[in-house]
Amino acid sequence: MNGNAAEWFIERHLHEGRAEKAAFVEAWENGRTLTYGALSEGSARCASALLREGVRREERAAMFVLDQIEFPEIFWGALKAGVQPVALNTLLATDVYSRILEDSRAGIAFVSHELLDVVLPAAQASEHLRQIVVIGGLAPEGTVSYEDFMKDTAPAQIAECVGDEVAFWLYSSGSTGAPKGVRHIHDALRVTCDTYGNQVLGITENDTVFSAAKLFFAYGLGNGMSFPMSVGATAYLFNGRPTPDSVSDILAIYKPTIYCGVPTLYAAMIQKWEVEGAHPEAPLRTCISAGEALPAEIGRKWKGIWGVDIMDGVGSTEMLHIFLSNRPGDVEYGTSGTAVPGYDVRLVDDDGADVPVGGIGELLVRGNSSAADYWNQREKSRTTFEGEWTRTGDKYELSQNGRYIYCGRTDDMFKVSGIWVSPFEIEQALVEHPVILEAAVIAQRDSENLEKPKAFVVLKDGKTESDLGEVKDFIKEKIGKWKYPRWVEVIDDLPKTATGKIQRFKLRDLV
Ligand code: 3SK
Repeated sequence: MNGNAAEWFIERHLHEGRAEKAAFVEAWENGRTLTYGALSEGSARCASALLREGVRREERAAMFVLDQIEFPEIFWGALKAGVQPVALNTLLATDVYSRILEDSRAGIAFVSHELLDVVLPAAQASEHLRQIVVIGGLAPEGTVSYEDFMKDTAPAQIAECVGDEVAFWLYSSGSTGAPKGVRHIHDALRVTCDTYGNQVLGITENDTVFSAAKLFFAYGLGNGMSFPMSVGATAYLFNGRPTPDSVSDILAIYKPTIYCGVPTLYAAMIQKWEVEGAHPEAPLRTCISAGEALPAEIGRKWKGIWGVDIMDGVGSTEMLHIFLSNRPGDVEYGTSGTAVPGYDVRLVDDDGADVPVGGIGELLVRGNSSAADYWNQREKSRTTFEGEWTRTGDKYELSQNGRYIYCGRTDDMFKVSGIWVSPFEIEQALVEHPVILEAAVIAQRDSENLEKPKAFVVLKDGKTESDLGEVKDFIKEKIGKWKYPRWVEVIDDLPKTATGKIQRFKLRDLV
């Protein structure tokens, strides 16, 4: 049995009569549709073109590709050839791309033409890249267009692989550091579908899915590609910026049954609809959130508007998708729920001892979708992938009723008067204030050189600092006297990673 994931994710649909069914639909005017049959053929031709161009098995193919139908065609084409696609964040800067191209030593790059200005200087300077393939628009000198690359190719055979073989890479920027190449095996894709996709999301062939999180992000790759493909469903792809306006339009026009968002966008959409007094109509049956913990207030408001819960969950690039989650019909806002079937989690203290119920510890997870390693980073690999267990770097508390409550990144927690304070708990309380849209909390030293919480807040449209009123009293009443922010600073935007995680270290640098 060939362990190449392309067999199960693509070819199976042809045997099960879905060749004509839409696998991907571009959610914009004149957007194209890619059927399962066309995906099978297009990816096999892409595999053939890669081999023709001398890209070797296990070599890397860098993908600077927006969410458009070429993304699945190239991703699966590479897998079919035994080449490893590296799906890259399309929002990074030239310097970061240079570092990634150097680190991954990709021999070929696929670039959506919209990204050429930022990618091309890095691609042209790379000593490893032998070919740059441009998708759409005009291919500049020294590059080749995707049409020409694909021209006159006959479909290739699917490379024989074992399930344990590295299939693709993602780069994790983390909330603090330099990008790390996270290498995933073929079997991991299937594992996330059998666990979260099937047993929590409950995705079926009749679903239509829209993920505001992009395909380069592990969360988006599952939501918008592997989960729908695992059951023969249809995914909508959007190549633009997911804003409250663009996502509202997609919900109204394409009417997905599953929507996958991130907290910031959920908050901004709710704010938009509150101001407008109306929201789009869509037959949503499930909504999910990840990337950062969902403030309880946002979940409750969303449920009030749609009658559908947001299932908040936690995943990581290293585990490929969500391993801790709320469940349909069993959502407790303000918590990340319980372990997804197929995963075990535990909380440990600084000495590695298990933390009892009610205590706070670092979350460790065990499951078959964990990454093989970080490419060329032995020390980091050894301290993250500890045997069967993967360290998440997140601090959690286990409640009396068995739910996990997010407290912050291990390096974001601090003590006030000797008691651990979770920045996230204060942030949650802050966003319940009527004029605050988003908040981030860090520790700052007071005049006695003791650490106290400081809040940075983004206000809702049209609100000013004077609308904040007695915000400190508001927090004292909600979560306890010692936890209130001693300083509250209004800023325009919070620094975040491309996947929506607050970069508190940047705020710390500011103070
Ligand atoms: O950040 C998360 O919660 C997440 C979820 C699924 C896949 C990847 C990530 C980083």
